[in-house]
Amino acid sequence: MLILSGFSASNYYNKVKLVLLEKAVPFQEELAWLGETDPAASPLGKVPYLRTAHGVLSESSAMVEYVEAAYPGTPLLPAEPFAAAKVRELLVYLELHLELVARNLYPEAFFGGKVSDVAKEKIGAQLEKNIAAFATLARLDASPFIAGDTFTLADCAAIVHLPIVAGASKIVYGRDLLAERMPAARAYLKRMGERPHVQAINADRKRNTELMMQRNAAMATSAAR
Ligand SMILES: N[C@@H](CCC(=O)N[C@@H](CS)C(=O)NCC(=O)O)C(=O)O
Repeated sequence: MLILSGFSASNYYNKVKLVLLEKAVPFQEELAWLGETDPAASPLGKVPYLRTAHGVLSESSAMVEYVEAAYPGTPLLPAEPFAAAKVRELLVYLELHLELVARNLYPEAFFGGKVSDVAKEKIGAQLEKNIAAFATLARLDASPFIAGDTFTLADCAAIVHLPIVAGASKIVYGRDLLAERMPAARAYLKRMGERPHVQAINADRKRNTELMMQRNAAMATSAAR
């Protein structure tokens, strides 16, 4: 049985969880907060990580590729190599060019910190450019899913990353850069939000975010004593 470790407030954790749910692969969840991860499983201390019968995997891209190859039922990658490469291209844009850039805003957007004005300007310009580029690759104008007519790994990533990119930009800039540069994203995310497994991960995310905030507050209080 696969064991997914991490916590449900994490977008990367939820990407892997959504893949497992959509493919109906049995798995268990193991709660691991940041700072309490297994160093042998995740050398950088990041979540998620995935325990398998063969050993443990860090990095969510490696996990979803493994799950896709080991459990071919309900494929989330096209069989045709070029179509599969187009899905992977979207995944790289989503994570390297959108989420990882927006992540620089999270300290101010979500964790009560401050990002310098110089950094904010640079990150905003980068995000606008990258979202516009991503919008030209996504197939939402003509198709129901991000890579075309079928639900793929790229949807599992878009569903968890796009809302956080939009949310961080709204909080930090007072503007939804995703909606501005990719207007089709909003209706797409609303449509994806109707899928039962997406509803399940969102409910778990809300519960776990509450827990994380209570935990952070308790830790801040005990550190101040
Ligand atoms: N490239 C990693 C990113 C995972 C990631 O950044 N997870 C966040 C939580 S959403 C984390 O562990 N942050 C703590 C850290 O980077 O030290 C993956 O795809 O698994």
